Amino acid sequence: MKLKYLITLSLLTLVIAMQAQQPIDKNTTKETTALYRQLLTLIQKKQILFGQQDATAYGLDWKSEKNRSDMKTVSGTHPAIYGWDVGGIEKESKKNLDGVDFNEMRILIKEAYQRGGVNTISWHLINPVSNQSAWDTKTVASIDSILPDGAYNAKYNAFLDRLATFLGTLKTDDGIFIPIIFRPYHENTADWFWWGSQNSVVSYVKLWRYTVTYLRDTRNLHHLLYAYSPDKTSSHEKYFERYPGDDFVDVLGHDCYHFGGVATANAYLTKTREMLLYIAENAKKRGKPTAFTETGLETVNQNDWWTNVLYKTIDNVPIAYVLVWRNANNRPNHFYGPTPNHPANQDFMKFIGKCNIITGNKLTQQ
Ligand code: BMA
Repeated sequence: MKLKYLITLSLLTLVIAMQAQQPIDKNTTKETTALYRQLLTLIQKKQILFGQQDATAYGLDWKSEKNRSDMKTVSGTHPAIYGWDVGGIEKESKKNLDGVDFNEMRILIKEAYQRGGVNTISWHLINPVSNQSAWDTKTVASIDSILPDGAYNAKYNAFLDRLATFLGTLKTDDGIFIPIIFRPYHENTADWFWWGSQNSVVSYVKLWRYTVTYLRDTRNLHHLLYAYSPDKTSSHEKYFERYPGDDFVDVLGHDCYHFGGVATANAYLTKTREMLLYIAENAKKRGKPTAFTETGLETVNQNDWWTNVLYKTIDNVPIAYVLVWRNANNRPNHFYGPTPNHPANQDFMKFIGKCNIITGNKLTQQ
């Protein structure tokens, strides 16, 4: 009797634990659930995937070359996580806002997945009211006017339809949907995007929930995990002020850049580490993974930045991945990853040599 009771109890605990490890979408694909659990496992094992935005699309002095990334040229391996941006898809552009052809992006996402890599997508969509860029904050009341009953709701739905159509084409040759960590409306605690802190909390939360519900229920997409990524905030509470709720967020992210090099390294390190620990503690209570969704030091003008700043910021912090921003190929001083002949490359090699930093090669060895 006692044994039977114990077995039932452990089975029940197991079922509850498994349920807690489910993405918010109850109809999620099995590959997407597997990715979600992979993120939680990485955290448990204190391992961190390293990645970069647009890594295989272009680099400092090249574009669209098969199987190339600046990171691979420098270190012999691609990243473990690949960031992409679909800004432009909403207006039916052929290329995204940084010149990446969407047909090529689709192929690169598939190749990343085939290498065992993880794909995450952000969306710098235009302001639907003004048709200006994501950085157009002059047009007020953007959010309310695109929600139901707003004058621009049909237009926003059309934006979402174009986005959904693209996301729906991200499949393997066998027709399996490639799991995507979708990270819309990021840096919402800052005021530089039209969806930023100048909007009311209520409007932001409505926008987020509307977007998730539309993609999941109206468009039937079930290969997305949703990442929420505020920028640095003036207090811990601010992080959760605009939080859309546990039923609408899978990954608790954070974006925070290091500006200024050596002089500000310590402040960046201390504050960011502290914030990530705070987020991770709260994510754990919710049974969700945490990630450092965007960071970097532009031009990496500190030769020990990788080990003495970035590594010290994230080592032993329960985050599933860290993503540095892009190596632009038309703006010489706009790069955040390793680049050939850069004085910080030796340090980068040490960084990716750390046993808890996971690159593309290490993924396939696991
Ligand atoms: C910014 C810059 C821009 C770019 C945008 C979206 O941080 O890199 O050049 O257009 O991200 O990727």
